[in-house]
Amino acid sequence: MRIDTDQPVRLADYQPTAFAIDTVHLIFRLEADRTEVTAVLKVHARDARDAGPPLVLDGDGLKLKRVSLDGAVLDPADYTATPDMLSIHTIPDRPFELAIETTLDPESNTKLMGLYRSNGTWCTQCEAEGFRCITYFLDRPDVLSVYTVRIEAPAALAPVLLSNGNLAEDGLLEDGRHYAVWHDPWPKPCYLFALVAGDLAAVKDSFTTRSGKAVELGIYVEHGNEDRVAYAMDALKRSMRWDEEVFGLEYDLDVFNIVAVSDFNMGAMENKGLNIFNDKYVLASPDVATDQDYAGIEGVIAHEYFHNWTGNRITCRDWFQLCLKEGLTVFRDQEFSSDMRSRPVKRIADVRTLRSQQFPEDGGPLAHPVRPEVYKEINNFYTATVYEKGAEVIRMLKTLIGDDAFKAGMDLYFKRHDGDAATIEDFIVCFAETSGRDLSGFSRWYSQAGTPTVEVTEHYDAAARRYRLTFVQTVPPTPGQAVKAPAVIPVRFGLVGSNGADMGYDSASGAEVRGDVVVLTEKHHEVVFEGVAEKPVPSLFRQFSAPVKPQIAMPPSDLTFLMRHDRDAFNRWQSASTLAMTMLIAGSHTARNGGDPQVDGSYLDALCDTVGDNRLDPAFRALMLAIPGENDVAREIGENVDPDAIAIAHRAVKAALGSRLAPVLEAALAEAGNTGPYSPDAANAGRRSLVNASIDLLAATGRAEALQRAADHYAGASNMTDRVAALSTLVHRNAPGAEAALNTFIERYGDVPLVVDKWLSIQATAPSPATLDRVKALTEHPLFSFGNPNRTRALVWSFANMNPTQFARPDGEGFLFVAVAVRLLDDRNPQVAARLMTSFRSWRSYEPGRRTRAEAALKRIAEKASLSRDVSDILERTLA
Ligand code: B3K
Ligand code: ZN
Repeated sequence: MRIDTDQPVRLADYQPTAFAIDTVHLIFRLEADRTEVTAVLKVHARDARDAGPPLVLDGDGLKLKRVSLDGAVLDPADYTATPDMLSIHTIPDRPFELAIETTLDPESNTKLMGLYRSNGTWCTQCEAEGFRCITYFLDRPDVLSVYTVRIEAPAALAPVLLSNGNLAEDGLLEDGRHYAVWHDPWPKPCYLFALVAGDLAAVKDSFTTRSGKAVELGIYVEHGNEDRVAYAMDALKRSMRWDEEVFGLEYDLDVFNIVAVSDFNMGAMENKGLNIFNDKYVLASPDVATDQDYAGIEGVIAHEYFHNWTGNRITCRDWFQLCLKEGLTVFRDQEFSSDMRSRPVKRIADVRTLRSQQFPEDGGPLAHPVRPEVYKEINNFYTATVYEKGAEVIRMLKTLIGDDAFKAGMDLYFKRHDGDAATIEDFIVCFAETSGRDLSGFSRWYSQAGTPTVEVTEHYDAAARRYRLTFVQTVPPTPGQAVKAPAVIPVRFGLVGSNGADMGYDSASGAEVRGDVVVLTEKHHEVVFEGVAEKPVPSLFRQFSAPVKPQIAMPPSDLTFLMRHDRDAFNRWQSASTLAMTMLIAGSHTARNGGDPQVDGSYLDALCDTVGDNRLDPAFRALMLAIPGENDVAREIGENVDPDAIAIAHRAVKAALGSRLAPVLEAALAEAGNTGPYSPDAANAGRRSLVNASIDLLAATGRAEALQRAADHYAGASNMTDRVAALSTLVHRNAPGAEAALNTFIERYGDVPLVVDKWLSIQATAPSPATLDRVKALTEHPLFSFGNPNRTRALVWSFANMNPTQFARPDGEGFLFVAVAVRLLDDRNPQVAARLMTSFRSWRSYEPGRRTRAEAALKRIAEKASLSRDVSDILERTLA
């Protein structure tokens, strides 16, 4: 591994820049084989006394052609230029204009940062530090400028020329070239700059804001995909309306454009007025997209649109404040999807994501606070902690101060900080003011990493009609943070009586109780309820009111009672999940000792009652059938993990569910089986999820007729949701006909890359010892390419993260394969490589044999002569 000489960046060292850049005038001359960029910056010293120091601009791999100051070309003696830095030695003591000319080679840009080409289309990605790959600049979010962008390109190669803001001018040039000038009146940091040029099809629509402003909407896609953008367009219009209605926020430019590209490192990017998307989050039609894809599109379109206010109009002072825009915007998109769909179903889905993505991060070597205090490579901090836990913190804030104070706080934040590069402190103080509460304890959620555990015990005194709940919280140590202070934890609760309804009480003392929320602020807290008529069953952390691990010693009969009766849908589901988890853990230990895992009959009975209750939402019933995944069980076990034993237990529980629930599943199939013509709405999708969960559980019994039913479901599928669900059941159970189905699938969809991804990941996640060889062979398949992030995620990331037994094969070959892929990818695209590298984050929790092999694989990566900062940062922390 190269010796890492990069100094970490620390929040504590923040200093504003000495210089401000008021306007940026960019000229791009795009040609087939290279691009020339001229950046004209109007600069002034923020404080005249600071005008002395040299102006030092960031670069990344740049080739400088020329630099001029106030129109005069500078002599090389007047500046120092390296690919990564431009320092102008002498600065006039008045505002001045700096013109910088650089030459780029977008064609060979495989990192997909800065300006690159995707299937011939020129496009950009500048967050976090990609603008410095285009020109020298003060590449940090607290430098806000007004941009004007002129793009010149061959008209045949790039009939479409787009940038941020509104179109100011366009026209023809000589030699078959043309140009467009875009102006964005809103000052913005350079990470929000974007440019797109290419031969794209446009689908147009319009939106009138509530104050009557007409906005032209455009979605640009590769030719042939025009008929797959209707859902994204509809989601955009619904997002725009929702943000007006719920947050009072209107759109602020004449145009809003979205471009879908097929090579993109993440999901999408919120560039001002010109969102650039991974095409996975734009393109959909029933023949190629699943219900999950539709829901993903709706959520990501909303998320990027919502950034227009939370991120763009109010941006971040520095990258440590990333959660200020990301956590808040995730919260906003979750709320939007809850309003568009079913709130409890969305909540359960979000909590499952949090537990599967964020909890392992928080519990492993990569743990960091929601607002980190130090980083080496900022791109490694676009994490589930910043995004998902960041959203949970906002949700807790709302629970804690109540809806009205929360809304008033949001309004105040927009009013006070519009146009600012703000901090978490700026944000929190708005809510402290509107709620009148001291939020200093609550703010610890931003600075302390680790998932708190909350142990709860109860005591009922029948004679005194007194009920007591005792809470003891522990925030575990995490890298760099050995000692933790107690967190402020809102516990939404109900005391459920024997009739299944919530009981009242006369008074509560001890910890603060506000309505149905207990607020824990101490390590040890007690609440005493007086006047409680009978021993209640406690329903705690309703709606998952805090991102913690509750440990409540409840008899299984209380949990089955809540499964049947809790008026909080989340806790009905949670109770089932808790019971299943207990069985899965016990079953794993039994399997490890060579025994047969057992399944509790009372759990199966309660599950029959809920899944069989056709008054309940089918999507919710499908979630009741979804037992915790193997990775969830591994995380709960936490140490000495044997994925094979977990898999045995998992299969046993699923098979028991399939047998015992068969009549209920058959009834569900009869009831929901005919979903009629495809529509991606939540109700229709919910019925399909119940059908597909039922077919999969029946197939888990291994019975021939159940496998045949899956095969028939595949053959008769009229939409992609059913087709991939059935294909996955067939392949993962190694059913007869699985190979033939894989072949018919790829024959039919080989020319649709996003569907090829489904084919790749179904194979990569098959829990069979033959999978690794198959995955290796697929890396050579003509439809696969390490150059495309979606293909790589579908095959290699899925293998590493969604195939626990094969990634962690006892012979270590799964680890080694992923390690070799990280090495290979690192030369091409460090961000994708670093993301794949995080698959090893829980390596220390394996049993000793696998742990040794995982370490050996990590060392294989470390042996590589040169590693990117991205990968070496993750590697160092993983091995620390
Ligand atoms: N803000 C972008 C993510 C940028 C990632 C940079 N490595 C997408 C989003 O969160 O909306
Ligand atoms: Zn975002």
